[in-house]
Parts: sequence; structure tokens; C-alpha cells
Amino acid sequence: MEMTFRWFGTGFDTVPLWKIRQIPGVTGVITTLYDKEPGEIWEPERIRALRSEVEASGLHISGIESVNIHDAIKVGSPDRDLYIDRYIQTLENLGKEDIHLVCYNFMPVFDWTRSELARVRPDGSTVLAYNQDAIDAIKPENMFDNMTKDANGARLAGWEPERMARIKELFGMYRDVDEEKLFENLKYFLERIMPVCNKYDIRMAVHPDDPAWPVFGLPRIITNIDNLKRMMRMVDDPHNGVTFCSGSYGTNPENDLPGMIRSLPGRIHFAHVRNLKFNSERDFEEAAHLSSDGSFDMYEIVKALYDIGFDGPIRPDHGRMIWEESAMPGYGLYDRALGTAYINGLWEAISKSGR
Ligand code: DNO
Repeated sequence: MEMTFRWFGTGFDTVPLWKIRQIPGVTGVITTLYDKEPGEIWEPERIRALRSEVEASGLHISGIESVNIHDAIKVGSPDRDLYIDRYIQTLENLGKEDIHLVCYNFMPVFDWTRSELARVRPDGSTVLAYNQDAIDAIKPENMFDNMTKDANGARLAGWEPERMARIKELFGMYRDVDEEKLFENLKYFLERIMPVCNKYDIRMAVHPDDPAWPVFGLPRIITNIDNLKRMMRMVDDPHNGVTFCSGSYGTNPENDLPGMIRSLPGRIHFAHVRNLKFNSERDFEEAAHLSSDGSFDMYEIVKALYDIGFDGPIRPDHGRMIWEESAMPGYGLYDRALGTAYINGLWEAISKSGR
């Protein structure tokens, strides 16, 4: 594995590259052109400038999270080919700059969803949290305001204000899209992009739906091992792979996280490692990475990745807000740096004990 850190780019991220460079073991960043809207082409000059900036800090670009997918592709509307052509052009431009990993998601309308961005825990830290009753009480059109009110002024990944302003129109677009249709549209998209992925050896890593069940009546398919296997079979190419995000799959306690990892050898291209603490079936909050702070056995998760020979980028995922840091919720420096150190420690111990 390669230890990496998510970085949203100068002007968007509160954490500068030089600080990331000082986290022990981190050699690469997972980054993006954060101002790009779904459907826009990423120009070669912009990608090159991003690459130069990252490399000047002594790091490199380990992958992109995300190149977002236009809704026309997800709903399969007549103009989807235009947007797929643009996506292919972006992939080609990334491939030419030696970038070989792209994380994306296929969630309708909303990306990851939480009911709170700053729930206070007993130690005074604040975390992202999800309560189903609270979500059930929110109208979808108010979801954006609810998500952003505690965002510390940050633009939230996947919650672009431009898209959210069109929320009613977006819901209308998905009126006739059910799970089967979403699978079909994903297959169509993947089949069209596989040639460029093969040409430039770009690993596509679908991010799970978070939480791993339908929200607001919208279908969600990247939720469990059966659906992932279906997706791997329907476009059976090693470049069609997954982002294994423990915190997203783990929202559903029926998902056996180490078991899922073990049944996807060669198809996990990217790993997001974090812990959740369940307070009830309908309520969870994001915990520190340490196993004893939450509900997951982080040792077993990291060991499963080690055992399948996972060699892609891994990154700590959402951190708690601690030590009076003010940053994008989930993406401060301090707790993610602690998470990095912990995952590095688990990895070293597992690799040495296997000798
Ligand atoms: C949230 C992230 C997601 C993820 C996208 C991938 O913190 O995990 O926004 O990056 O779903 O496309």
C-alpha cells in the first residue's frame, strides 16, 4: 500500500501541502480540481499545474477523488454520450499526466449524507453523525442548508451549491430511475470508458453509497458485496474496480467488512479507512480511527487488506475536529494525521508478525 492524504487544493483546503509532507509515511495526495463541475472537461494545463504544485512539495498525485459524473449519465438521458465523451477526454488528459487512479461515485442527487456535521462527543471533539429519524424529518430540498450550516464556511465535497440550487429538477430527472436502471446506466458508462482506461492504465474505483441504503426514496446500488460482484461481473475488466471505504460500507452492520475485502482481490484500487460508533440501529457517529473508540475491528480490516496483497493508495478518512482546529468537517489535519499514524502502526505490526 501507499499511505496518502486527501487534499482539496490551494484555496479550498485549510491544510497546506508542506504539513501533509511532514506526516510520517505519507508520500502522495489524493486530490482534485475542486472547482470543476460534473460534465466539465479537465484541461491539460490545469492538470499539469496541479501536478507541478504537488510535486514541488515533495509529494506526488496518487489519485483523483473525484471526477464527478454528470446526472445525464446516471439517469441515462439522450445527452449522456456527450458527457461520457467529455469524461473520456478528462481521463485521457489525466492519463497523459501519469495519473492512474480515479475515484467516482454513482449516487443519485446526493453524495454522502449526514444529519449533523458537528456532534459533540464526551471528550469535546466534534464529529459527523447520522440519525435516521432526523433525516426522515428533513425535506430533501432543505438538505443542502442542513448539510452546510455547520461546514465552517467550507465547500463540501459532493454538495456543490450549483447542483443543489437545482434540487427539484434533479429529483424530477430521477423519477423513473430504479436500481435496475441505475445498474444499466453504470454498465453503459463503464463499457464506454474502459478503452481509455486500458490505454492509459487508469484504475476506476467506484466509491460506495454513504449511507449504504436508499435515501429520500432515491435508489442506491453500491451498497453491499452482492451488488459489487454484480458490477465487477457486468464489466469484467481489472480497471473496473472499487474504493473500499470502511466507513461507508460499515454504515450497514450486515456488511462484513474484512470478508468483503477478502472477496475482492485485485479489484480494490483504493482504500478509505475509518471507524464508526453505533449508538443504535438508527444512529451512528464517526469515531477516532482506533478500534476501541468505535464499533469496527480496525485490525481485521487492515489485516484483510494486507492479506489480499493490496498495493494501492490508502488514506485515513474523516477525522474528528480536535484541538480547536477549524476546517472542512471531517477533513482537518490533526485527527487524520493521528489516523495515519495508527494505520501505519497496524500495517507494520501485521507485516512483521507475518514473517
Ligand atoms: C466524503 C467522501 C465522498 C467521496 C465521493 C467519491 O467525504 O467520501 O464525497 O469522495 O463520494 O466520489
